[in-house]
Amino acid sequence: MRINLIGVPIYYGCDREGVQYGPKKLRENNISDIFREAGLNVIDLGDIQVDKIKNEDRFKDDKNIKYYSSIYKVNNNLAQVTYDSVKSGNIPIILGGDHSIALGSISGVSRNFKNLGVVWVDAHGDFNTEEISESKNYHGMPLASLAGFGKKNLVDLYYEGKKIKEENIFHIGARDLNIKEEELIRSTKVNLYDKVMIDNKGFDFVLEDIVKKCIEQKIDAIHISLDIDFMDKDLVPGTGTRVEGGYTLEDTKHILDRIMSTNIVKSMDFVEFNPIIDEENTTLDVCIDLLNHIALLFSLEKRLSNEVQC
Ligand code: NNH
Ligand code: MN
Ligand code: MN
Ligand code: MN
Repeated sequence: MRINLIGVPIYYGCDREGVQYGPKKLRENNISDIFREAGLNVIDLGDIQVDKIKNEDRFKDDKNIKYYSSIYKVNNNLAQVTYDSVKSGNIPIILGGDHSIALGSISGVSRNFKNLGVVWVDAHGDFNTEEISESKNYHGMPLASLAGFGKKNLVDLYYEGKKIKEENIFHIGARDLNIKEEELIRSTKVNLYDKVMIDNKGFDFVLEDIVKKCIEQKIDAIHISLDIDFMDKDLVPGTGTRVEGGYTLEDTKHILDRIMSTNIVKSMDFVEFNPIIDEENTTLDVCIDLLNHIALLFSLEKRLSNEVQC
């Protein structure tokens, strides 16, 4: 088993410059070494190519999705690279970039695992369709595409048909949903553990519910899509859409601990880190801390699987 790092330097999904420098900033801070020092084999596959598009051309290909063609192309390429990675038995970690890249990563992973579960950790729903989106920014839409809603070409990206069953989606942390987006997501079988529920029932209830459902539904692999704006706005100044009332670094690690203890986490997105709006590397430090934790959890998993083999 190898960790594959894949950078996607794109800001077209949020239409705010800076987030495309996330992969570069993380590499400057030796992200490969973090995994290597945890005892893992790591191969950095480099960046997916993102073409330069002028601001004024952003609605040229679709009146409801900014930078549509570029988002389509980047995600289609990312899907192939991600598919190759998981098919070879490796663990791709996709570094955003904004959250639009989850369309490609999850499309790739879902081609390999027929009953994939997705744990989406985010202050936002990312469940708008292009019709109901207020911003027309695609990073607020990828989960809807993956579940089969909205523009057909995006639902059919990489291979035909929706990529994840509604009931296999576990959304944690929502506290800033658009009105129509909330109506849509609540009309589905998506498991929505929003702030109201988390604050009432606690993370442990939520996490046990997810693990129980993964077993009951015979989910064969889990993809974690981690948007750092899940954390409170004061912890992550370096992200484009900060929301108050969010969670701590420890809460985030706790989610990773429990979900990764299932030993079926096979891929992950790490998105929305914008180094140019960061304040005194506050967000960078949080990201590095989290990535160290992720590396530790994968190395524990690897050790366990080696012991089982012996
Ligand atoms: N829901 C808003 C929109 O549609 C904000 C989305 N922003 C995100 N999503 N960062 O995770 O644009
Ligand atoms: Mn998001
Ligand atoms: Mn978000
Ligand atoms: Mn814990």
